[in-house]
Amino acid sequence: MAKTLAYKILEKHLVAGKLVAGEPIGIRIDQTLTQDATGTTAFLLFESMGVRRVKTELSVSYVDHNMSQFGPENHNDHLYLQTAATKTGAWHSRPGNGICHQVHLERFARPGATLLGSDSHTPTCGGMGMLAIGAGGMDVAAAMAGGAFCLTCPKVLGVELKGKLKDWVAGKDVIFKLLSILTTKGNVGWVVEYFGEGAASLSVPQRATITNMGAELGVTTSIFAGDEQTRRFLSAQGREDVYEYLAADEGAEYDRVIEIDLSALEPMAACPSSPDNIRPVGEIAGLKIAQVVIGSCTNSSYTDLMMAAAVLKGRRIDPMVELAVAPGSRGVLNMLAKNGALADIISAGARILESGCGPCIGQGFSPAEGVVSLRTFNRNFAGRSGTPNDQVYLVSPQTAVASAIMGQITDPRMLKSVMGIKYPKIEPPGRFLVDDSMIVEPLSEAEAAKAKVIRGSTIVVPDRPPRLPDKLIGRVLIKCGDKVTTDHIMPAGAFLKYRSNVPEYARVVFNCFNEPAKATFAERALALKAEGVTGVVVAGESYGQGSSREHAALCPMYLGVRAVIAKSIERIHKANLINFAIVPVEFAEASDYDRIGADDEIEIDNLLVAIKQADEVTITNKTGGFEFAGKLKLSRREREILLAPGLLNYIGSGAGG
Ligand code: MIC
Ligand code: SF4
Repeated sequence: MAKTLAYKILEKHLVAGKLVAGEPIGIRIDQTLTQDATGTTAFLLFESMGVRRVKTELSVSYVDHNMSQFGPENHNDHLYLQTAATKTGAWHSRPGNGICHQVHLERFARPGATLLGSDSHTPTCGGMGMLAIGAGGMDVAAAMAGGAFCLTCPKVLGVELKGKLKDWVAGKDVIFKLLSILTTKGNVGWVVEYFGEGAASLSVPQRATITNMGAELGVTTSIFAGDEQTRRFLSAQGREDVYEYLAADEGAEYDRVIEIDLSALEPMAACPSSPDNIRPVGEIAGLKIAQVVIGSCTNSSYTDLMMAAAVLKGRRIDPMVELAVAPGSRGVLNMLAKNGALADIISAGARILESGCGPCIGQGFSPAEGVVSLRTFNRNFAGRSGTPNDQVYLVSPQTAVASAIMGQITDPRMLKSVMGIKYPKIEPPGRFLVDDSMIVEPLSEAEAAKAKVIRGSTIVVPDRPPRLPDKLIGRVLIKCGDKVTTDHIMPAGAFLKYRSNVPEYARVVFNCFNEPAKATFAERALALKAEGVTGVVVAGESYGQGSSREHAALCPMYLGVRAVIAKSIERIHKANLINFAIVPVEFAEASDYDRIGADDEIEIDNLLVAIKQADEVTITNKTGGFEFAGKLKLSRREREILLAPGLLNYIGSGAGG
């Protein structure tokens, strides 16, 4: 039978279950990546497993998220990660070396392999023909220990790309188009596979932008073939030896096919405050802007930045606009420095930020109140920039640079008529400047035996989850609406530095919903916990969108939350809840959501029996005086993890293999 590319890779890595969409399967993981904001818990959990060395072909620890270093926390994390990684046999990419996805794509990704990363944008490497999946740190730690990664066997959405992108239209506009069709919800359990002559015309960095932002669709991953473009990119990185031709079989059948004509696409933008709020740039053109940032794991490749530099050369940005440029990797930054493009960017008035996540995760460059900020990033959830009620528009680097010069949102195709600027066609380099000196090699076993792990006092080993009660007596601590993201649950920005300290970080759970004069979510939860009452979260559709941060489960667990009742829950967040023994329940009847109020008393009797074997639980709303049904959509393994309780205990019991 003709197979899709995704299934070919899954088949090669299958260690448990059958390749039938919807069935639970386990796959072998070849490579893992962790970053500092999720990596410290991942390595702490890995250490708790008692495994001395990583068992994958390659594991890399990156520092890219938190490098602002206000107080000792971040640097403590860096030292811990470097010493823990190299001791346990992992590589370590030091702060300043670049954003994990960009560096991994350049230096480690290979077609046909599996990659599990503790970051939701891990699918970036799908641009290289890899099956690259984002997960919580606990799942990544388990894969580092040699365990299989368990997931639901996906359905495959084929996206046939026809034609060719026109000048000033970018890879970013392709994924915007798809987001406008599919939105950010309702896509759990799918893999997106791109094919067709249009796909073949896209370079690896353009593909990586598209697979990167596939994360915003909520799909398991996205993938392009390993082909001539891949070979060329790998050869320019001096890594042609890992190239492998890989594509779907002729006549492969997809569960659904969407066609996109690249030549019909126009520049688009994701308007505030969701990546699926898509409009053509032409429709919002003229809107005054105060800030532009070019960077992030979505758009900071050599070609993106060279294009921006060419447009900026000999010009100046608008005097009312602040422009920042954050190159995705030290390699790219070095190349721009050596070929003079960096000087063109600086002369135009741009501020150069470190090679890292920076403003994308609220580490500086927050916009002023009420102004419009244009970013080449992948997420514009409300407040993520660090400014409440922010107005963040996501755009391509082409649109960003045109707008920075004009001082208003500008369709970059207008640059020709308004300023006589021709589209600068940037050829990908035949040879990248390769310098891996900021990637520290793992220690040998003998060296590792003597090496010490440096763990500062701000790094606290997280608690294990307590057993679930058979009779859950709970209180609805919060009732939230649709599309609540993990940024809402666990803010990053100024609080990112507490990632390695759950008791401290837990204070800001649901911070954006806290009201100044009232007790916070954390205070209410801890007061109830002291009385032996369980906290329950009630939510609408697509709960837990966005990031893979398991703190969105770990911190609520610390506060005594034991159940989430939602209309639907996103893949990575649901796995994180289970890993920390919080029961994910879905409303059997969506209308029951309307009958529950914040503060209602909830009771679930015979919970343990239900988790063991039932697909439904009966939930009593004591305050409202009615019963309703909740669905338990759990695999056998997930049931066992909940009862263990949690993945760490499950693995410790020998069940995790
Ligand atoms: C993000 O883009 O939200 C992050 C920060 O990279 C997260 C990971 C994290 O919260 O540490 C992600 O995408 O998974
Ligand atoms: Fe970093 Fe932003 Fe990419 Fe997340 S989305 S990995 S914060 S650059």
